[in-house]
Amino acid sequence: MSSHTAMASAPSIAPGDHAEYMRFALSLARKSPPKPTNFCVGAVLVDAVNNRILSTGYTLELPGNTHAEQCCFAKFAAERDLHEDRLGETLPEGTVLYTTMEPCGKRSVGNMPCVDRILRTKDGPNGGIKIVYLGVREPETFVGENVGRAKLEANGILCVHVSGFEEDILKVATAGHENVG
Ligand code: HJL
Ligand code: ZN
Repeated sequence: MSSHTAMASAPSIAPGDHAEYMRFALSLARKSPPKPTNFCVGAVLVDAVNNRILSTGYTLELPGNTHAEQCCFAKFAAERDLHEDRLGETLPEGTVLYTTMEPCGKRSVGNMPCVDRILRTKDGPNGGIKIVYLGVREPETFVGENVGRAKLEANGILCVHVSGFEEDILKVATAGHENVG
């Protein structure tokens, strides 16, 4: 096993402490550069069986118009010399995702929605991402009605709302938006 950058800077969180994992995701969201046309989001990929952080990501962390979940996945795959579309092959059993905002079901042209990135991990030997813990629903600012959660659930991914962080999450997410106070 090589050392992984995401783990090196990760806090120690008790198994199943969803609030603490969400707090960690929020700390990642704060690193995202504010942009008026998207949300600043943070994401953490966790091996829930061994309580191990597999990867982290935040919006615009990687070059291009990248989402938090996308960065989280791409970094994990890249550390294993794989393209992100092969992420599912490398995920351990019981992999779960924490994200401050419901994964996107719709994106601007040319980008795969994060819901589809999550769903394609199901083809992996261990069944990919099983549970998504989310801090807030996506506001309807950009996409109108958001179908992210519904699409995940329709495809057998359990979605769990971790409550208590809504206000902070939305404040961080909308940094750089003109019309939000
Ligand atoms: C989530 C992110 C992020 C969003 N949502 N879950 N993680 N930025 O990292 C959702 C928002 C889209 C806009 C613009 N934001 O980002 O709906 O240009 O950012 O594809 O709809 O779409 P693009
Ligand atoms: Zn997305």
